[in-house]
Amino acid sequence: MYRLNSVDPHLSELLSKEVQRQHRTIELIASENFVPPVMLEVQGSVLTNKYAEGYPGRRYHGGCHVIDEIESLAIERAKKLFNAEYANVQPHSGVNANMAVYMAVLKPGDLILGMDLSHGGHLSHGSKVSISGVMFASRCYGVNRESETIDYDEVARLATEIKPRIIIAGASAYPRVIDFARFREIADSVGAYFMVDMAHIAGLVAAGVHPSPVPYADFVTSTTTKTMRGARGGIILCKAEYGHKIDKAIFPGIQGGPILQNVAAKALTFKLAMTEEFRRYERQVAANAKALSLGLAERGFRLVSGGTDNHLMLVDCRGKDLTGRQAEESLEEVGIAVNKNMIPYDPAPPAVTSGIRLGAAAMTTRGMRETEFRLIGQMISEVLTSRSSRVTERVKGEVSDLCNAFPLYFDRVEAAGATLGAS
Ligand code: DSN
Repeated sequence: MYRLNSVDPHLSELLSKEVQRQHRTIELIASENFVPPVMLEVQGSVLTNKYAEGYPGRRYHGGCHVIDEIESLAIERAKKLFNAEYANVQPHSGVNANMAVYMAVLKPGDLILGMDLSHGGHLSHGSKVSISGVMFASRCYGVNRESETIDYDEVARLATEIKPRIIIAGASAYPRVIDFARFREIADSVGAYFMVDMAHIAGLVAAGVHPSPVPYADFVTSTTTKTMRGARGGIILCKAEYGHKIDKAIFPGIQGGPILQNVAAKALTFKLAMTEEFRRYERQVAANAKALSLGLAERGFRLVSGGTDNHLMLVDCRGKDLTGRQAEESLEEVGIAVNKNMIPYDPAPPAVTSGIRLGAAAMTTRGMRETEFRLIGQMISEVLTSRSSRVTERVKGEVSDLCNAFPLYFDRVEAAGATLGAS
């Protein structure tokens, strides 16, 4: 931070502002988390200097013997952690991981069946505005209007009718356990490949808090961020028989050289995820999400599907006469970060929405437990219910006190204060 300050004071100041923002915010964006400082160290390491197109033992650049060891370590740890037959740790992101699976087993124009984005799915599962929906034909399944959970009979009916080449399970905003065995049955009944994108729940899966898709799916993709609390990037796990096709699809298919500092950070991510501390953390994430959801429900908020089994929940803001966008903005004003989110059958457009998505992963990393999450539920309720400046000012102070009681990257925040000239 100090060295950057002398080379590029402007950028240094922006980084300082961001670390302070992170420290001062109650971060409830469900895809975010705080990595341990040692992860920042690896991601900022000299590995950024190296090129290593190809795979361990078969590279297109020289000088790769150390890199080969690092990538092999990441691969072996990924396989062990998730009990997978094969792993590719090179995807630059979750979307790239998904694209590589499509590239490995589909031809342009083949039919994808994925979860509706507006019901909690992900853009890269066939949305018409994503390359996955431009290059491939796509249809989507949603959730049942009453239960707001996946209607597996409806997925089966649709699959039988349209005969997709691949069926995708996995979501960005689905608060319930996904029945991977049932999806496998459906895929088998129509001769489709079965892929699971477990990006949001991967940490819960690693810790045994959510059932694993690995025994059921041909391909499992993920990011190593979010509940995994690790490296920026993606992975693909698959049955051994598909390994060669997946490797070819990543390189030379859709990527060049891997981002090696991130590959190394993935190795670290998997090591940390094998610890009892990590398993305890993930159990606490689920317990905290439940505490927050119960607190909000008790205060009159309607939760999509009635609650949560995982790290996130969707709150319907219409009961408080608010759009998702208004709720997001009001909460941001007091230092609580959430994102507006479509709820199933949402009458509002995506830039407005009727809901907000809240996740527990990040603030659990900061050490908060059920008591603090109940308090956060109370703050959210007060801000969204009263909407008076007096309440806003009071809650701002409470947010600040709570953040200071659970500090983040203490030395960096202190240094940032010095850079910004704060006391
Ligand atoms: N889909 C984005 C989210 O869940 O926030 C990130 O992958």
